[in-house]
Amino acid sequence: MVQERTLPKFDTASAQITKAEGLMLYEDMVLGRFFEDKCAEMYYRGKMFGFVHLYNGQEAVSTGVIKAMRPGEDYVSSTYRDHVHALSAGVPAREVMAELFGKETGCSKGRGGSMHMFSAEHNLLGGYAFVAEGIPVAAGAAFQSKYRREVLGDPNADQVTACFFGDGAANNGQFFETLNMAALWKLPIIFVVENNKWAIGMAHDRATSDPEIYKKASVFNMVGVEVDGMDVLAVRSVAQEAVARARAGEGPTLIEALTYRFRGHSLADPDELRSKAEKEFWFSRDPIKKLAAYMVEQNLATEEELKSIDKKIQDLIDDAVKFAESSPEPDPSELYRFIFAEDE
Ligand SMILES: Cc1ncc(C[n+]2csc(CCOP(=O)(O)OP(=O)(O)O)c2C)c(N)n1
Ligand SMILES: [Mg+2]
Repeated sequence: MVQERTLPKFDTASAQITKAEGLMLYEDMVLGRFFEDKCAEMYYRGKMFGFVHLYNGQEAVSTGVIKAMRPGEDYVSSTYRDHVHALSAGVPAREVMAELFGKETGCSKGRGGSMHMFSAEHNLLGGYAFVAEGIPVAAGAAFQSKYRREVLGDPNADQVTACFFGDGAANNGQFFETLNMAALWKLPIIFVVENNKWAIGMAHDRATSDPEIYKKASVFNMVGVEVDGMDVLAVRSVAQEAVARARAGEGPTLIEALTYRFRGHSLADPDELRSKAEKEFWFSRDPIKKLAAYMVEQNLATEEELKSIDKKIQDLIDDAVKFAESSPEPDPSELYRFIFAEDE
């Protein structure tokens, strides 16, 4: 059996979360999980079209990083696996669901669909269908914060940008070119590579010169760290350090989160390439169960409190589905609207 790459257990004593923080992290991960489970159901019922890529299993990365930032104020750039990043960034579940249904009330007005979540209001720079496409865009957002602060003298322009992408994307030229410029210009950006071991059916170890992606930061003189992406407290801790570094003007960080997607690449993927043993190994490391167990063990929450969060989120998602179903389709007469910025 292949030895799975994991990290020593994170020392939770160093995390020191309060009850409120723990519940907030739990709620955000449950929101991501339940939302995606509902997407699968709706997709198979024919309510969504095109490719839909789910994030189940990777929730600790989105929650751990984005909730260590100032959601809505800092910038987030995603990939085609973007629904949960959008939710953590504060885009309402109603708007994300409606976008998936292709409705006018969606966050991209029904024009984007699953892979193109966008919200100017929440500084969500977008989902991107092309692998690695969001990486240079995120660097542009980080550059404008720095430029506004240092050149235009705006003291409020201290936003940090989080840029999420996969292990496969880290083999793309845009990764290397952008890391080079970001380090050179000391941009306030966090590159978060979600190493889930697979790029569709290509195993990471077969596709890259050095599977330890965080080490690639060193050639750019950038800080690179690896973290257990199934442990939200560990992710939060490295993210907090990276955010502080970026905000202080000390430049970017590359965080490699070791994680796993619990479903196939997309909902159209029969998921036959990954071994049962591998899947079972990672299923047993479910980040939501891990945080729940920790909270109960530390007397930060009772089972009942966690259950009531589950119920609240389930109701929120049922409401999002109703909202999406009852929302209007975009008007065909507006087919060419929103293509250019002045149409806003
Ligand atoms: C430029 C480009 N090349 C190829 C594809 C087809 N493609 C879609 S997803 C994907 C795999 C990417 O894997 P990874 O970056 O690890 O992200 P994950 O799906 O695991 O989240 C590929 C090759 C694409 N969308 N864009
Ligand atoms: Mg991958």
